Amino acid sequence: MLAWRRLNTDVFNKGEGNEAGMNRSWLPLKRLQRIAFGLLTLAATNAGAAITSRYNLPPPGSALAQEMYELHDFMLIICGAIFVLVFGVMFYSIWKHRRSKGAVAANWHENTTVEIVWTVIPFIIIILMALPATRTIVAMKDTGNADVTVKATGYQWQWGYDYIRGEGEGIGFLSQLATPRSQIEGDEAKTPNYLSEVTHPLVVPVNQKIRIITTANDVIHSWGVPALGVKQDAIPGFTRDAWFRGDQIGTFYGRCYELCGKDHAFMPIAVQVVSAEDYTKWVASRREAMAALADDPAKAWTQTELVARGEKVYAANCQACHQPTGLGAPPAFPAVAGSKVVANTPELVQILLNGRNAMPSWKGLSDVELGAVATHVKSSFGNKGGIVQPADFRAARK
Ligand code: HEC
Ligand SMILES: [Cu+2]
Repeated sequence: MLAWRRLNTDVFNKGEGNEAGMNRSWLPLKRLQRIAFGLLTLAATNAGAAITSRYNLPPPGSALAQEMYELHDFMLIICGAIFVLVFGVMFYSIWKHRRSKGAVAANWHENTTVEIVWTVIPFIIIILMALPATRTIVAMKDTGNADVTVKATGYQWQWGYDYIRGEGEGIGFLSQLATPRSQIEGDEAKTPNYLSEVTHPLVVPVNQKIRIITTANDVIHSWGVPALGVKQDAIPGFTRDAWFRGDQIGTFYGRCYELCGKDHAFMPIAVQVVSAEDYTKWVASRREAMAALADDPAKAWTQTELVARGEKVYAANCQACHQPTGLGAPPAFPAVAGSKVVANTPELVQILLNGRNAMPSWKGLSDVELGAVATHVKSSFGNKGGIVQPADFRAARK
């Protein structure tokens, strides 16, 4: 009944502190958890621990994730008990009343008592399971009163983050896979966060309610971080939202959970939960960086300016496939050196904006970045030169 009462109290919106949050569990659940934990400790040899951390849910980093973790244990214990009970009775009966002992089957047809019992008991069990689950699901959906709101946009194949409300409002950046190609191809040892590390993590303050609005630019993506208890589809043309409140400082990893499509597995998510002071510092440094980068796309850029900027854009976005030499890795990744597409400005603009086959769309880059990288590839790797203005990209986007 405790669980029932809790349904009516909105403990998730209290705002401050998760210390309280970590303690609010239902009594029977805590006890069951302790039993489960005791069993686990029994089995906790080194190998046991390794297996637990490998197959168990990640350690919760938010009160909501803690709720989910406990719910999972709770359901597992109920299901386990039912399993043992039902199969125990069944195997016992088969063995005890075997024909070789001369057992004669009893006639159970239309035994009202039995039918009532096996309807009522499961019904009670279902209610017991549904009550706490409903409470958590309702809390998951309550995205009101957020301290910071961030829009996460899925692109093929990276995430874009825009801070649209709260401290940090106006900050925006792209977040890409940071694992180098050499690790993927096995030329270099894989680091612990292999395929999870990103160029720019989503930075959020600890103990604050972060609302994530998800949407997508091209295909359906899905934004989620298990340890923070948050996951939401990102659908082109729609917005959905979810929330989390990290209750400890640290970096939490997730990924795009969409399956159909080539590279969803290569657009990981990293959320860095930092202290309030560190968050303020990060916001300030990010603002400075953005001010330095703030460009006027209508300005006529000189070739030298564009090439200098384009080199950086190329290093950050293109050289993983086309190589620092511009020679690519044919046939999978064609060379940009001596490419006919590079020589043909309208085609170059199109391929950069819209992608082609395995070449991703770079719509997520700014017009200035696109103009810069286009001018850079035109003027480097032995190509003949030529300039593509950011304004050309701006015009082509329409
Ligand atoms: C994920 C790998 C990948 C990345 C990153 C990538 N490309 Fe490509 N690119 C390709 C592939 C694959 C093709 C061939 C597409 C096709 O025609 O089927 C291609 C084709 C091209 C072409 C046409 C080459 C030709 O002659 O057919 C140009 C130009 C180009 N890319 C420029 C860029 C630039 C500039 C960037 C960075 C902003 C970039 N690419 C980033 C994979 C990539
Ligand atoms: Cu995706």
